[in-house]
Amino acid sequence: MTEPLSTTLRIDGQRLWRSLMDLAQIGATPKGGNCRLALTEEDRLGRELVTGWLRDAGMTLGVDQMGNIFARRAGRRDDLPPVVTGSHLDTQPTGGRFDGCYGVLAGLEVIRVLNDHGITTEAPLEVVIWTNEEGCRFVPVMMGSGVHAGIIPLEDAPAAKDRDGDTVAASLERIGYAGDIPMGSRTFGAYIESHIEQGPVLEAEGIAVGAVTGSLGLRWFDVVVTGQEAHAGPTPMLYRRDALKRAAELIGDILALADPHQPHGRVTCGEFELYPNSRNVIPGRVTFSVDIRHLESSTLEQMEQALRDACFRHSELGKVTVELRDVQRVPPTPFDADLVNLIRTSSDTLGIPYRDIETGAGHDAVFISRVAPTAMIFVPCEDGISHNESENATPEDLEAGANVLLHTMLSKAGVAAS
Ligand code: HGY
Ligand code: MN
Ligand code: MN
Repeated sequence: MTEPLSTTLRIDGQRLWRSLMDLAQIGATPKGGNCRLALTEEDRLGRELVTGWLRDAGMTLGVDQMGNIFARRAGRRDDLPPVVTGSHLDTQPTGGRFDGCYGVLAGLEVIRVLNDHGITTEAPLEVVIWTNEEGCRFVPVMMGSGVHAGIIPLEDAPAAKDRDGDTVAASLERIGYAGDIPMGSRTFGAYIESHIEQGPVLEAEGIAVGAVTGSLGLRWFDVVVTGQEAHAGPTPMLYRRDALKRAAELIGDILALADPHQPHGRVTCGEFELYPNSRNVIPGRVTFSVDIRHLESSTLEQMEQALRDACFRHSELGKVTVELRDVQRVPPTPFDADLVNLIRTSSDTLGIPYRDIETGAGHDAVFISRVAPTAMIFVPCEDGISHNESENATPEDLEAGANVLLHTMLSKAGVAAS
């Protein structure tokens, strides 16, 4: 008896790679990366290219109020909730060609290969492109999926401003993605997101696929150190209220606060602003970001307390004030055990080595897990590097992950008898 086509089915790895490289032409940066900041002209061009491909694949498209794009392929039983995949197309300023894009285009490749073979699924399938996953131009992070999941209020998100005062709402209108689908009205039967690991584990162990069991929690803060601007020449060192000197000492303490909580403790001060930022003025104000992460909430609490204690200690030294502002909190999030198991089974069926892994990065899947059974498929990236123009992955690993996605989605959606 020949095996049913759906079990022997494989994606077209070369077509997937070509689509990734074609998309990477948009917002290409000098060192081979991508810069398509959320809701900019580059993001619009990326969206236009990919939505064109989704339409060419016969999908019907809808856009919600936050610019999230839902592409749908009908199932035989269109009344069933869809099995959904997807990710994001926006990037970091020095982003790579795979972060987010892989999850969207692996989903497109699943649709393309089903079309090639005339396979209809029982349940409908959807590919989603989430708005502003990266949270670098507009905060909060994972914004589109967060509003969809009811975690980020719809009243707040459109008013979020970038450094130039441009709002999410104005940007959505400008690029033509202020949609009319009410937020959260699209329900999912399951959501599976494919993504590069953005860390070193899979590559170091020579394993092609990660069955992602859950995510680290993250907490974002801003710290504002305020002293007094003064002249860099005539002001004796003892007279100074130098905000930068104190911020530098404070940052030293902050960057050490994850050390007692290894291996999962993480801390980063990635964004930095000096005022007035003039070489012969003693800085009067320094604003910088703090990103702390851990797998356990109790340890995140300890890390946050250490941050608060450090800020208090440095403010007690006098001459400057130190203000700590809450920006965003995402708790450690487990993924759906049955769906994770389906990813393991699909990998086994395909003979693809896999291992369980948790994600240190936040993803749209973290928020979607609040409203639908959710899991992720990871593939290795070179040296574990991401959020860097040199981000790289092999066509073979990307193909393996997309095949696991294909079979996981088919298992979930069912294949209609032809
Ligand atoms: O911050 C993150 O972990 C993700 O890249 N947005
Ligand atoms: Mn991402
Ligand atoms: Mn990212």
